[in-house]
Amino acid sequence: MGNASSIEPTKTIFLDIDGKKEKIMFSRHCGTRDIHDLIAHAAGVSRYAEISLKDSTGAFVSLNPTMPINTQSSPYKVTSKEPSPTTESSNGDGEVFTQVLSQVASQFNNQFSKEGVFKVEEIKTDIATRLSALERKMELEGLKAVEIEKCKRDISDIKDQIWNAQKKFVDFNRLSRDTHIMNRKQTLSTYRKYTLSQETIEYLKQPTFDIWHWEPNEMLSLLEHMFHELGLVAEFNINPITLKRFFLCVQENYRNNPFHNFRHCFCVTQMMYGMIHLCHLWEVMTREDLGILMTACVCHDLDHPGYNNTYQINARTELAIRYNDISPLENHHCAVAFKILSNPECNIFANVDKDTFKRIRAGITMLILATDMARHGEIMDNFKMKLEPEFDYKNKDSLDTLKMVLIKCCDISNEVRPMEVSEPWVDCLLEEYFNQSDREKMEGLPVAPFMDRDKVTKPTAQIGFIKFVLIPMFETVAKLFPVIDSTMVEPLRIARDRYEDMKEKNSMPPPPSQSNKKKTVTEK
Ligand code: LUO
Ligand code: ZN
Repeated sequence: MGNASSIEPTKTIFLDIDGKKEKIMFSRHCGTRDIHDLIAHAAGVSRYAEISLKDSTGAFVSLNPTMPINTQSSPYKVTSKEPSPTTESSNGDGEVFTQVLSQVASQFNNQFSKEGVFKVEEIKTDIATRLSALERKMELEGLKAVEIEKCKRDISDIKDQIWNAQKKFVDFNRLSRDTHIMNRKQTLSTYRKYTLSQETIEYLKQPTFDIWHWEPNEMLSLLEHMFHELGLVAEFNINPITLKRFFLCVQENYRNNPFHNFRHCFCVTQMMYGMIHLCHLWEVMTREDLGILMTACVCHDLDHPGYNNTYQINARTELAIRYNDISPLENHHCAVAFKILSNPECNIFANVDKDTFKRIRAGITMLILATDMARHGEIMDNFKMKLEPEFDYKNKDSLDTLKMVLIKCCDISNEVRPMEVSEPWVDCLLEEYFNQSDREKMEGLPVAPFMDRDKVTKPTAQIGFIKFVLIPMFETVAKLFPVIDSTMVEPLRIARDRYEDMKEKNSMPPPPSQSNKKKTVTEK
């Protein structure tokens, strides 16, 4: 477990390119595209080449700002492939898509029939790489509108296939009766044990905790520690091995989105853990309540597709249809959570009685559904009413509203953290938003201004959000827990002022000497 006190300005990744050792470094302001181009440059291929990375176990490594760091002794193996000549020589019509899609479809079948098991992650990574190469090709070749229409339908079909494959993956895993978790990148035995330093254990309770410093397995161990330290393992009589399997399965069911990924899940859960300690919540609610809060945080964005409810509803996706446009994403996150808990190997509530499970299920569902920001005003108005004339912790409705506001606070709390920790999240969020608005433009759907890469900047994305959403919400909670003022509201005011200064500076022309090009460095 690393020393958590340092915060590096850049990320270093070690590569093996045809046996040659390379190293790349990139700042947190680099997006997936920048990192892709950096590796392409290091590999001596064009920026349009398909690039995939594999770690020492042969697992594909996702290529994005939050990719796990490695060491010189375990470089990621780089494979690259220029867009194939057949697609170059094609007469630019839809056949290129049919070729790739039929390849992909047959790969799906082979994979399933041959091994009887979905290696969904490998297929997903492979198809995602091919799709982005093909989408880039669309840009390059300027395919005719009619092909683009057909291609777009094909792309959304194949993406639905990925989603269905992944759903089968969860279903399949549920059906498995094996002691180890089927088809995992890692099984429990390879899931390294970490001993946490006393410094890390204390630091973990702080909103200043640097969430970027930890690899996926370390985050799993930190989650386990939180559940043990809060007394939840004792309270629910959880088998510690089941707890590990639960967290592993949760991690596998978060997608590699730029923002809504497993690290976001960890962030939200760690912030909840911090608020529980900061506000001594065990004095005003039961351990069962704390378990509901923490488990809801862990599960609150499960299988997020990277496109928000507005997209789901406007594009009339399967989720929107299934949930009648009513918080489709949040309903889905909750359904996946209980799909995982329905697997005896992962059910951390296997040893509680029926009535307790009923309360837990209702509580977790209520909290996950409360994270739909479309309900922000409704929930906050309700909470403010419960504060007058005095908040009654013994009243179930009041306590439920407080719990909903707490998970909302944690879900959107990035700006409470130190600037070095919070700012990279804005890059991740905007990358995810730009993916969505690019797709909405391609599909002729409405585009929200705060998602439009031609309209939004980091300051404009954050100033309004901090001033009109975050500060009012945390100030309201501080009426119950005054300690929040100095530890959470004050950092929000500092962040607001910083973004207002940044906006001020952005609107001034840069002095002639300075080039404000993004700095990226390739070190041999
Ligand atoms: C608020 C929200 C909704 C969906 C996805 C992410 C977010 N988060 C954020 N949005 N979560 C954290 C942050 C953050 O730090 N900044 C923003 N900024 C902008 C883009 C924003 O204002 N988003 C926003 C605001 C309100 C809303 O519904 C009322 C939905 C999105
Ligand atoms: Zn979230």
